[in-house]
Amino acid sequence: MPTLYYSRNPNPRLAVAVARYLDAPVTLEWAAPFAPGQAEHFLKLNPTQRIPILVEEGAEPLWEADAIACRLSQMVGSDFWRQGAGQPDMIRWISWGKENFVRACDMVSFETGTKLRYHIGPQDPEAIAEGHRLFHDAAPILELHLATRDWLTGATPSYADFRMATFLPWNANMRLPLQDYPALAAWYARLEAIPAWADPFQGLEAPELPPIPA
Ligand SMILES: N[C@@H](CCC(=O)N[C@@H](CS)C(=O)NCC(=O)O)C(=O)O
Repeated sequence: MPTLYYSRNPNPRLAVAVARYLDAPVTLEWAAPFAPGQAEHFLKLNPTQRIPILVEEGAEPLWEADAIACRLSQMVGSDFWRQGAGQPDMIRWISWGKENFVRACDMVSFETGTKLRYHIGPQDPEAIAEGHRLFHDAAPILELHLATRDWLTGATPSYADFRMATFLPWNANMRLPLQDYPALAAWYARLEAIPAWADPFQGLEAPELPPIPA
């Protein structure tokens, strides 16, 4: 069975959520590629040393959550990674999201979470402010789009919805004002009602992330 290496960090969380949502036939293996002694193994699988990584017999290791989501969807024959006419629309939202909404959330998440958890320098208030500015640029686009539909593309959740929401599970900490955008907030509430999104790690032995110091 293919192995999906993951942790509780945002991109691996996204990949695990996809695997669980699709009930993909993979073994989920917790990993800490930046822990002492791990670099040699993980650099062979991914030159960026990051996770998620999908290792499948007879194939090159696959890294990047988006590529892994595509492969998992392919493995189970799901339209979660849209096929046919819906595919360009889904890719539009993934592409725009990563440059805009997801990027804004990533900036704030890095400053308010990752930096503090892993002791990689003081918070940069300018970067947090810039993240908020980008959030308020991007959120109205989603607000308008989601005012008339439940999901970003089509009538059911697709990978674009999961990717757009990559960092939102940490919003209690990021404090981005989702509530200023009711259709966006309602969309995220719909995602949170999906068990595989709400708690992708249920039943897995996955150590918690290092705490954010008070
Ligand atoms: N662009 C990559 C980003 C991968 C990435 O940044 N992974 C981080 C977590 S978000 C990582 O490997 N961190 C080490 C860890 O989780 O132990 C993707 O979409 O998969």
